[in-house]
Amino acid sequence: MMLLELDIPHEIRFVDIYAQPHVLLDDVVPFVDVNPKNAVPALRLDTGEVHTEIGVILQYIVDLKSHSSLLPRPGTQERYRVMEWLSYVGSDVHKTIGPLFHPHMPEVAKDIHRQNLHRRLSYIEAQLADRPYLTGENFTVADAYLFVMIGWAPYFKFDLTPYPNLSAFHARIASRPSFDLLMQGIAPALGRMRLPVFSGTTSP
Ligand SMILES: N[C@@H](CCC(=O)N[C@@H](CS)C(=O)NCC(=O)O)C(=O)O
Repeated sequence: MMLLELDIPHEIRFVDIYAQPHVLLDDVVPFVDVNPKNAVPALRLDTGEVHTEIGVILQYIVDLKSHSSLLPRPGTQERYRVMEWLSYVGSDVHKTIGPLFHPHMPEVAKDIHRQNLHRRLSYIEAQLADRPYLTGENFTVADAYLFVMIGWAPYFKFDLTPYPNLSAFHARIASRPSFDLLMQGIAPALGRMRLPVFSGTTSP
């Protein structure tokens, strides 16, 4: 989505993370050959160099352009605010959601993760009371990261209705042309992905 926002030429490759080891969808080669950490995303440059870690990949992509409102310039206080959110979304939100996808995680353990997620989303909900985006008026890479995390809610049985500001935040970002473009681009592959299917949702 950020590559599309910035009109940066790229090629998307899909990874089946429900296969062990994970495989590249079109090649059926082990994804660990690309990223030895066996986790998506990975960004391979024309030089062959590979970047991993969402918070870093997002900053790398925007820094390719000399200036964009998606990320303040390095060294500014505003940049550190965005990095602070990237870190919070990565460590406290993303890593709480991951276990909720695990097919063999006992419900009692999932409940603990859901309660932790509820505490964190409640904090974010309060932050979004007086601003459209995490750091203020501008949509940044941190918002894009959180957007993807809460977009998974139906898949991990989590009801976002008790978080109206977060729900509005999600709708705001979903209306961006880059999201539409992204969905068009990934639609053919989505049909071939083995996504978890749950019925119903659980309130926090
Ligand atoms: N620290 C990594 C974590 C990325 C991550 O958790 N990716 C998940 C998908 S959202 C994944 O690939 N999980 C598969 C696995 O760990 O086996 C990052 O920030 O990029």
